[in-house]
Amino acid sequence: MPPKTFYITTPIYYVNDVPHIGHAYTTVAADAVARYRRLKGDRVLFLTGTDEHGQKVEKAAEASGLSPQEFVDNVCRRFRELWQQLNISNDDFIKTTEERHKKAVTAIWETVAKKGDIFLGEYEDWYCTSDESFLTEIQLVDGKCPDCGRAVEKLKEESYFFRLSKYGALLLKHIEENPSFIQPVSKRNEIVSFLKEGLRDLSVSRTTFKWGLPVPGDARHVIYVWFDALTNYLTAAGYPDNKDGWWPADLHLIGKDILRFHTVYWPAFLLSAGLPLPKKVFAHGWWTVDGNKMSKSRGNVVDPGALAGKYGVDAFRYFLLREMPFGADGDFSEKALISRINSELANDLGNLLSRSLTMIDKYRAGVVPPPAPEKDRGLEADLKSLLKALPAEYSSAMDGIGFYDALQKVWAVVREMNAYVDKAAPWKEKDEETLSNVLYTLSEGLRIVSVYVYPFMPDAAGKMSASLGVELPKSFEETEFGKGEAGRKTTKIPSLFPRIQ
Ligand code: ME8
Repeated sequence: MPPKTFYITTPIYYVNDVPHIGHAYTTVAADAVARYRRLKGDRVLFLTGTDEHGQKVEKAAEASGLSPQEFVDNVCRRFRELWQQLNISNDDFIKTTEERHKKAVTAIWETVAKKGDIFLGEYEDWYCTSDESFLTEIQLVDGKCPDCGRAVEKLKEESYFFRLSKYGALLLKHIEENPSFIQPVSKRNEIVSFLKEGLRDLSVSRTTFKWGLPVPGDARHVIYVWFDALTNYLTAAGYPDNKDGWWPADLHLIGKDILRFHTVYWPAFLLSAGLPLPKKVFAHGWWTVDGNKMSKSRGNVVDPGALAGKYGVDAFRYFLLREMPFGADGDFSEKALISRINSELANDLGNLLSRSLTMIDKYRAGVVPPPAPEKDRGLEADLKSLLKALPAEYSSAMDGIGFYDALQKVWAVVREMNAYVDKAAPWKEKDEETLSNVLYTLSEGLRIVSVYVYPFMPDAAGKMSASLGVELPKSFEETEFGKGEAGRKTTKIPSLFPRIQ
């Protein structure tokens, strides 16, 4: 049987600004899913990229004195460098100024237009440039954007419209028939209520600025940046040439602020174009910083590159996915990060590895001894049954995008292994075979744990396996107890996660 394919995406990020923790959050999460899927044996397409058109980017370029293309290329480089630093394993990186993307957007526009779903009219209402979203008078809060709180501008211009109103009922039906289409459930409910209020047709072109793709057949108009941006997911899937490409996506990971774009507009465009809908859209929560909203004006924007440089890439990745359940909001503070590093990474995992390696070194000259299952006691049996239960628990958490739960399960095993060392007390063991069996059990437990840790902390997983004398994990098939061969040379390594004072 050919391997299952899995197509996962992050939002493409606006290049009006440099990357912050919100960008890193979605991208690290997507990376964990992609690595998890590859370990399961799936063929994965993991896409990220940059959203380079629109009025907001045009204004930022103007302010910088560069041409829009130079400006977007510069900021795009910052994103690429960050992903490299954070060990992101994306298979493709899309820039919406690329030729392949222009081709895809033009093709979907023409298909939708041919269907009769695009018409020329006049737009007269409000626009939030920061969110690049159209708003009605009643949506405004104190005259400002209800989502980001920034000032909005009144627009009155000729515009092409997409017949969004035609698709409300179909979308509701799709959501009802596919309960996992929008996750988490609270977000699905939000969209269901929104759809039940009825949909207005959507303005999908602008005439008052230039930085975008031209409407096919009417170059006075620039295509609305969200129509352009959402199509990136199709572009990278090979649309329109490659009919058997990667589409539909298995998972769009997004932040909660862009839910409506991904679960109302995007599926409506796809329905109109006669294309299948993505299988799942999962919206994560937002980070506050030391209890405050993160914003440039507050000057508290968290720089992911600086944090990863200071505390380590793996520690930062771990923290992001361990601090709160994906889907919930959470608070970022360096104090919380340090506390997780010291307790869970240094004390629990790092310590377990180093004490195990030290004992294998001391009692067996750094060679993994053969197991002696006949020497198993209640201690070993308990630990083995925990390890045996882990694959199903971990997979079920990861399949539901439950990083927090998955890590909790792994750490329950790590803690149990530390307790096992204390109970087994190898330093007191007089029976050589029992001692060998304990040391083998530890090396196996650690080898297995390294596979589960890998999607979150690929570098640490690599160091763990190297120190245990095995290769970097390639598949979950390697997580069976006993698959690790005796006789391997182990190597003591510097502390995996040094304690932070
Ligand atoms: O929205 N905590 O781009 P963007 C967590 N170009 N996540 C946060 C956050 C925070 N404090 N602040 C922002 C766009 N985010 C569009 C996407 S996709 C076809 C087009 C998240 O650069 C936010 O939820 O504004 C969003 O998912 C991403 O970072 C920012 O995207």
